[in-house]
Amino acid sequence: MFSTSIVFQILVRPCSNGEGVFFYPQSPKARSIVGKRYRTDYHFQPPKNWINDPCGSMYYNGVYHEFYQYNPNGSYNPNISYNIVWGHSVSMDLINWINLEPAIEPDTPSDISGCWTGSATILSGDQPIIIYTGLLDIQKHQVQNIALPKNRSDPYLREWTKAHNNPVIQPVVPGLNSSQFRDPTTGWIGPDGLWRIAVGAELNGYSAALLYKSEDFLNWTRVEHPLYSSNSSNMWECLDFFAVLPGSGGGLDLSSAIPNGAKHVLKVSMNCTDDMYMIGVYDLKRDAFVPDTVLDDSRLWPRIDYGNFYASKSFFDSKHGRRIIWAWSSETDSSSDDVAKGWAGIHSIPRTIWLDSHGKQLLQWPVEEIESLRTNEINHQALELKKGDLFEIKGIETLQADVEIDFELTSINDADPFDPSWLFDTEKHCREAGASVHGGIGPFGFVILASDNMEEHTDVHFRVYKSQQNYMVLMCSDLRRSSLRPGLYTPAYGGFFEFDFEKERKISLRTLI
Ligand code: DQQ
Repeated sequence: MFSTSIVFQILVRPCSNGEGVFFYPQSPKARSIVGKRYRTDYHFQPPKNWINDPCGSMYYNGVYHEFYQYNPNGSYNPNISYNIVWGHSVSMDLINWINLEPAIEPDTPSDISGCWTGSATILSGDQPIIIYTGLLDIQKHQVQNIALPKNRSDPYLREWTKAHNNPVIQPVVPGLNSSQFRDPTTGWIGPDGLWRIAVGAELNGYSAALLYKSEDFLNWTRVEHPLYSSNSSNMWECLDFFAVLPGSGGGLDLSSAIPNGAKHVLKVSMNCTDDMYMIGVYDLKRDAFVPDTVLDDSRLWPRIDYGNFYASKSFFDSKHGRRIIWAWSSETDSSSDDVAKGWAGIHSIPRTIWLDSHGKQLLQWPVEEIESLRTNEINHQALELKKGDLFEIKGIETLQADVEIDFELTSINDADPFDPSWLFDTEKHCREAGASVHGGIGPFGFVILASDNMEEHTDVHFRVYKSQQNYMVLMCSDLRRSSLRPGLYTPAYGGFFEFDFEKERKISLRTLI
């Protein structure tokens, strides 16, 4: 018998007023020419076509810029046709976006087969600059290039010019696989006043964050040792390197004075699905990143997100003194569906990211601007649910909602024992311990986008386990019954987190549907 009772506080706030109001409203006109079904109202996406990685965001002169991998020709993956460009959108509030012409397109020998991911940096407070990977040919040989705004007094920085000395970095490193050499980070200044960037690379079968130095951001020299390297994982894409102060919700600009006690984070993307990170220190003497903990098995590295979230990139938002991160969420239906609906891919909601007070885990929360989209509220307090109970939230006429639920556990005595081997494949554990399999504590959670007879639904649920030192909570987001249609990608995403139930009995869930 599942005797734990749960207290819900549910605030359901439809996020959109319907057709004609566009949050992230790049172009209302475009909504009428591409498939509307399932198109989101509050995630970032351009009016039409394919997008993937966020390439770099920045806050410059009162404007947020978002650059992204974009196919100007359709909603298929342009990496097959070698013509991906840098899409460009701007916003004053991270909510409403104006879609601009692409910032960078493949039109020089050093990027003729594609303008791949990179980053934006603001030099000396007022000179934005882009560094990006150029594809030389269909064998995917890669180099790094620079682009600068043509006219800095244009508030939107619409046009970008490529540097005359491109490529500024060539793959001339012993043991380097030149088709695995990409995605330069935002630059930061070292104690010697020189700029630095890191580039992801495969070196003699190792994954490495190669380190480069420059006086002017145009001429680069490789530092002999990498910023960090490891033989425990595949090539690292879309590196991100930033500083964080434990326990402070605020962000840091890597090129400003870093306060004592700050930590550094190296984020790597790998296997086309996983954004993992390491917390450590940036040893100024050795000019190297030193992780606090080295885990040989990369499956155990902490992740930025345990769901559909890849190629993430963060930036320092000087307007609010925070660090913001977002990523690409790919489609889970087929490429022919993407072509039919006229768009593919969205960016996750931008999130503020900071480090917990123990300096162990990154914490995130959707940027507060998103709350301005909340409208009608439905509020249920102090509901008591027993095993098998299902409480339906009525009165919602939108597919999009911002939901907050607090689950309060009255007892945790029945928690089943935790098996550490589950950490190696949490998705498998989520599949095996699905929402219909009852355990000591859980599953309890939330069923979303359910059809009337529940034939289609998505489960977000928790289970509590007792480990040797503490309690471990499993959170699953199970898409396996989200559609009756065959041939879709419907995984059961999952992650574990440690929870101190002696101190806290409440698990809070925020869901942006
Ligand atoms: N996508 C880009 C690459 C990057 C990959 C190409 C990650 O630069 O490594 O579109 O999704």
